[in-house]
Amino acid sequence: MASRYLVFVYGTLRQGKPNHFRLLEANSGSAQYLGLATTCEKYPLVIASRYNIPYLLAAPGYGKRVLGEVYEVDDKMLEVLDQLEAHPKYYERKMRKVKLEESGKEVECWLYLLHKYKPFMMELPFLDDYNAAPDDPDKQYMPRDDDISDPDDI
Ligand code: PCA
Repeated sequence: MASRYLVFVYGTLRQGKPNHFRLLEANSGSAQYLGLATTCEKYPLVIASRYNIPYLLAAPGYGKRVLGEVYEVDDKMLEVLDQLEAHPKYYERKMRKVKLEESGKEVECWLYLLHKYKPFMMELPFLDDYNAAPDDPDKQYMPRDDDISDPDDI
């Protein structure tokens, strides 16, 4: 039987955001939307780098409980996402507890954390909802074709 995985997305993979289409592409495997959820622990969610990328910093206890979307995905989709996020060279995929809004149920999900963050990132504004981030034209995400795995790009 094919394995299924729960993934919590908080950034550009969310509905209405530039990488969401990747969850919808049939040849990338499958993803089923399960609903909105909030991280059980607080995390700093910041926008940084010259590409204005959203990062969930691996600094639990700082920032806010962050809102995102939970998807059930298959092996193929998980591989596509790992490649997109350059796990484990750039983001690292970790299992963390989130609370589903609708049912109030707490579930363990995979999510992409940034461990190699720079100290200045802890001084940036901490968001709790990437979709509600201020629409600052200087802070628009810039999709890029090149490999995002260079940690110096952070
Ligand atoms: N994409 C992943 C991690 C950060 C990003 O932009 C996500 O949406 O969860």
